[in-house]
Amino acid sequence: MSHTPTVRELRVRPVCVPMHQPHQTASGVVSESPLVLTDIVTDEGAVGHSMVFTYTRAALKPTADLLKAMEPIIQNRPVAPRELEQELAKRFRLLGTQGLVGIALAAIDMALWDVLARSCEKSLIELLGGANKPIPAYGAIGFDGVDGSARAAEEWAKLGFPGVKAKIGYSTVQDDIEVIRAIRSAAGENVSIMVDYNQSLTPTEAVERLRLLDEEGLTWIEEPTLAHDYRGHARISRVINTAIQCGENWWGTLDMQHAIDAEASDYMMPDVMKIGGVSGWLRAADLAQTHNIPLSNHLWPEISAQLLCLTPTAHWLEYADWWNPIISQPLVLKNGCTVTEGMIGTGVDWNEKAVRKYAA
Ligand code: SMN
Ligand code: MG
Repeated sequence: MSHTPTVRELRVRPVCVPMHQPHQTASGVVSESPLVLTDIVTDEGAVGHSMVFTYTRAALKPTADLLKAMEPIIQNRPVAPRELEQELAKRFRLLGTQGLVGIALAAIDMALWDVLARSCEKSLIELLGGANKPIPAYGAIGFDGVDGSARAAEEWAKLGFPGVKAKIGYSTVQDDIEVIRAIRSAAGENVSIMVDYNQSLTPTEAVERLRLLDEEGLTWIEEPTLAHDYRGHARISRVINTAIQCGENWWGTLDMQHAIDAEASDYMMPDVMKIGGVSGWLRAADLAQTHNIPLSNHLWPEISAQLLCLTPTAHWLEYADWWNPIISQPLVLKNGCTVTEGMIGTGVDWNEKAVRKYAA
């Protein structure tokens, strides 16, 4: 790459990828993955990719339309993600850069970083001066009751995963404990267990329940109450010994800063889309380093595995294979840890046949 390439075109394609098993949480079920796939084409003909997850099909077309409508802002501009991030943030300040706007901005940011790395024939890690490191990964267990949770835990443990994360928030705390103990005996003593309430308790309920979970040896307890109730989380965290984990619903690093200010969470796990793409993640990694907070990811295993290599306080990788069908080279794991060697760009490229099949 002798000069900085410029943006020629931004293409978007909405897809809906079926899930082999619905993902149940205490706050609703995810039974398919509505994704908007973005391709940024440069004047040199290089193509960068990113995908964003709209959680619900209702947001799929609006997000794709919004993204396409942003094309003129970046067209003919140098592929300079940090510069364009600032400019886009300014353009959308009056509307606000959360929600669908935030999703669209993250799609652009991730695709720009991808094409920049690909133009240099480098991975994101190499482009940003980092080194490959194996990050321990955990597998997901849905809200699947005692037997279902134990079965899933056993499968992850058999695959060599050093951790599992279960959805809980059953009718009573005794039910929660029963599920946790079933997971423990199915996965074995050496597997770390995390649990996720997906915002389903009031702070008062959480204090009552989590006190009883303190004896279960959990690695963390995630989002016991509403994601943006930082004071509520701080109140819970003060009386609980087990680490509290939050972050997947923070929009941008200012939300993360507010959580830090409130002492809401011991560990943090931003979502690369909601936190603001690669540019947002890098700020989050700096904040985490400054405050010495262990940082994990939420979904997006390919790009997150690389971002965690660039994060001094990297903790766990949340593994998910939901989007593997449309990715040409899904993340590789060895002994339950990430393998980033040999990746190019952000690691996201399409299995075109599957993309056509799942076009929405
Ligand atoms: C989660 C919830 C909903 C969709 C994807 C993931 C979850 C997690 O809270 O922690 O993975
Ligand atoms: Mg969660």
